[in-house]
Amino acid sequence: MMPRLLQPIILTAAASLWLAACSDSDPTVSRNDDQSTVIWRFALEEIGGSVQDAYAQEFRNRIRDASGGRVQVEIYPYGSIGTSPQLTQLVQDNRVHLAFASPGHLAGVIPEAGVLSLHFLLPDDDEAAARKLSDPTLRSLLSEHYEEQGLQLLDVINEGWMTWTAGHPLLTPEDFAGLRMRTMMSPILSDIYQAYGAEPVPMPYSEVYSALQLNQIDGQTNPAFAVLEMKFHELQPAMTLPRASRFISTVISGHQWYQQLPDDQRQWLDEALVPMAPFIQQAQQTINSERLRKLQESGRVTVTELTEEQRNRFRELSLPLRQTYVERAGPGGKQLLDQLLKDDQ
Ligand code: 6CS
Repeated sequence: MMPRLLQPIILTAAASLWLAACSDSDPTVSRNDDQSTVIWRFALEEIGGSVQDAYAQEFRNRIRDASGGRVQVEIYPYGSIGTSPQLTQLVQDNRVHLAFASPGHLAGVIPEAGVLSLHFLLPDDDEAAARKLSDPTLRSLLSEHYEEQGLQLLDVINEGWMTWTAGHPLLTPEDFAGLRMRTMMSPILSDIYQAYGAEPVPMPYSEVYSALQLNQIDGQTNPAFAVLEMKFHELQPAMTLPRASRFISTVISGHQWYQQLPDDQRQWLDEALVPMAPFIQQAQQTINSERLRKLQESGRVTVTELTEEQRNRFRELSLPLRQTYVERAGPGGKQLLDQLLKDDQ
């Protein structure tokens, strides 16, 4: 059997060749044989059955209905095309029209997006957090930085609370001492876990299972839905629920592709996006709570929720990281941070 680590790489190479062959002289659309149907390729950072997959399927149905079937959305789950940075590159190259780009990876390219990875920044209450994420000023500030990279920011979504998994519960900073904690690729995440006392190990999502198996890392952080679907619980007997941060993702297209869409198509796209964040907020709550229940029932994982007192120790350690973020992201980052800290929404 092909080693698990190599599968996505081989698939990536094959898919990239295929996508290259799909590009036609008009980079804004690809059409099927009778020239009447427009196809939008939508690449996910997660596998089938995930929160991003639920989003993409709902979006596909909305676009199909709005366009009377003229626009068909083709969904490419994680592993079929590439890792998160590769998906962003494919959007920049117009080989893929739409993709998820999680700030946990994207902040390597757009440091300002790292604000969405900071801990203890968004309100604990989901509705209050949703209001912050849909704030038009926040979105337009973020959009400027996406545009600098040739990207159009289409949506910002909450995929649920991040959990921590390891060989033992992570209740205090002392529990993190020397722990090789896998993080997504953006440097601000390394800063955060270093402040907690861990040894951060950034790596792509596709390599986490093997790295756990090979004992190259001791822990990782992801929402409950991802822990179950990526089978991390098979190798990580202790899950901690710190409610320190949520997994926030963004939906992107190429800036030029979006600007050059025919008016009717851009209108279908804009209208389809309006109900998506509330839709996925509900969906992720259901998916995460069902999967957390399954994890608990599996008998393979202990699940421990941090007390407020325990959370406070991590909150204190996380506060100086706001300044580290501003140093990494500059004045644009400061503006975004100030906007999220405003208490008038
Ligand atoms: O940990 C990661 O890298 C990934 N986690 C999730 C839940 N979605 C995509 C992301 O790349």
